[in-house]
Amino acid sequence: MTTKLGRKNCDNPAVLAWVEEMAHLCKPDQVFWCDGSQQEYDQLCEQLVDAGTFKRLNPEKRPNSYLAWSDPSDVARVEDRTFICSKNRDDAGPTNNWRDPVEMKETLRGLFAGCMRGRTMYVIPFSMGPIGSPISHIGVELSDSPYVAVNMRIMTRMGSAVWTALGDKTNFVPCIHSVGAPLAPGQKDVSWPCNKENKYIVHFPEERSIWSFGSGYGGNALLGKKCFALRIASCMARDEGWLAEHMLIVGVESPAGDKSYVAAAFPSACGKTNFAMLIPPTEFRRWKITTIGDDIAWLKPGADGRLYAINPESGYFGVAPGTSEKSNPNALKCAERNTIFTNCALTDDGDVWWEGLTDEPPAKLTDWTGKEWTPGCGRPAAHANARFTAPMQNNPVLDPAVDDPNGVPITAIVFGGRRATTMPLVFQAFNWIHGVYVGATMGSEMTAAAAGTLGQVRRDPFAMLPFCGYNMGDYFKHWLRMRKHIKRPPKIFHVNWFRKDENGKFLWPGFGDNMRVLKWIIDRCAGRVYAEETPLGWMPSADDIEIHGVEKFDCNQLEKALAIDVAGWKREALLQDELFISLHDDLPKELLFQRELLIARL
Ligand code: O2Y
Ligand code: MN
Repeated sequence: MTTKLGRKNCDNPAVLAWVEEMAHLCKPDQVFWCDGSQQEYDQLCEQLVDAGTFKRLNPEKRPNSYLAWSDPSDVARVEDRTFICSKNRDDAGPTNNWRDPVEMKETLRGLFAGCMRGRTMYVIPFSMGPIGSPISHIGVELSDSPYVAVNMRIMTRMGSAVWTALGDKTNFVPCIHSVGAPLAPGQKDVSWPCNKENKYIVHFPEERSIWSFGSGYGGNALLGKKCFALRIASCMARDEGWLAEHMLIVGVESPAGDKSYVAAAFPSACGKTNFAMLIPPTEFRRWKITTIGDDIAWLKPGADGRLYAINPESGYFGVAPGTSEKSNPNALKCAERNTIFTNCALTDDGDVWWEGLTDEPPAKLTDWTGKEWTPGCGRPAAHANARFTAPMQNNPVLDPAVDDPNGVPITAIVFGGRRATTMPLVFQAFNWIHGVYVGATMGSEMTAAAAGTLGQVRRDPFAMLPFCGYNMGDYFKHWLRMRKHIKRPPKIFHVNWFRKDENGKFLWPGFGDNMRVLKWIIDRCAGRVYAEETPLGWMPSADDIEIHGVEKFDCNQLEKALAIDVAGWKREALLQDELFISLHDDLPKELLFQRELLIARL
């Protein structure tokens, strides 16, 4: 039916009232209700090509794929412009930017007034997780960016079926987004509209709503991802007794056909996508690794006492630079077709390129800013945060249970970090509380420390520091509390692929060989392998990790990768003070006791 709200395909009264209120505030020229069809996607992409936002890539090389170049000021998530507006400042905690919700709403209403003039407001219904799953949740994003609409169709289950699942319920998360660049009558648009002065990524945890202004890029604008699936969902999870985590989920099938699922949290630059799509080495070719998710996991206790997980997303927003046939051939296959590339370089024959894709760069490119590029010109061809948005159906190792509404049972939770020193290749936490302490203290070493010397550690508890929608101390308490609701909890592990020797050389080959450590983890969970009790937790001896076939590697190197550096660990325990002091007011005492126990064991 066509009304002043356009030809709508939804009759949910709460949605209609909210869309009308937002249209009245933002004053778009028209309202377009997305149905999620292929035809609609193709039309919007065509429109983006006409507007100069998209370049259609060579269909022989990248069928049905496009390249967008953003404004140089709009290339990444803007953490300093990300706000948690709980009523009470303490509920946001010391690690979030807090603003009073009433004052922030006033600011936002001012910014959003008339912000969509000359543009179309797209109504984007989406489900985070399989439509109708008891673990999934519904959102509706209103955006004046057709780039956002087409990316949301890849990253979420988007379209009219969501309205059917919602019925006349009101429990959807309203997400309003504007690039913040209204057009005066006759004003010509730019290819990447955004607001260079004002950016606001704002969360209202109590009313479970999201307002985003000024950016069209990634997590700032695709509001299902970090804003909903992590910041708002972490608050829902706290209140409802589940977990919304920054974790990948992989399936591991043994040669005997036993299937286990593992969820893993890593800070950035630890090869998270590589692990989610790991290709086992030749000696492990009878093991199968499959992907449920590469970034976010929602985990709920099931009736049988286990923890069940879904990937709330349906696509990958993968980082391009460094992705190659060597580092992650499966990720390359994901981006072979039906993919939107952002801020990659363009080749002369209409394909994309980025640093690390090939050993030798092409002789000539157009870089992500539209300038001619030649090797050695001193500039990168692709932006360091260049991305591809690819549907998960492209993944050759997609797990068959990815749409299972019940989720998959999680056997092990793995935490990791990029640590040049101190952290051994793998250890298992003694129990849940110890595991929470391990997750709370994880992080990466910031500087290229002198070989063998402990550098500064940037703590990123549970890899959730920028993504927890409430007080981090309360988040730790929630994790501790969850043990009571999970009768058969997953075992918890810590891994480190990045330890270096005294000459600054990596001790562990990483990539596909991480399968060897994953096998030990799976065997531990099944009670199939003995482990040694150490001050850090349960650990394998060098004989327990199968290294047959690892190139230029010997048992001595593995022993170094597994060694416990007692002096380094004492320094590590001291360094944890910085994190604990910053969270002191709300830090659960259990974590302090865990540190005391560690020191005593050392
Ligand atoms: O929005 C961006 O700039 C990308 S950040 C990102 C993208 C995909 C998955 N994870 C992340 C992250 O920051 O953790
Ligand atoms: Mn992420």
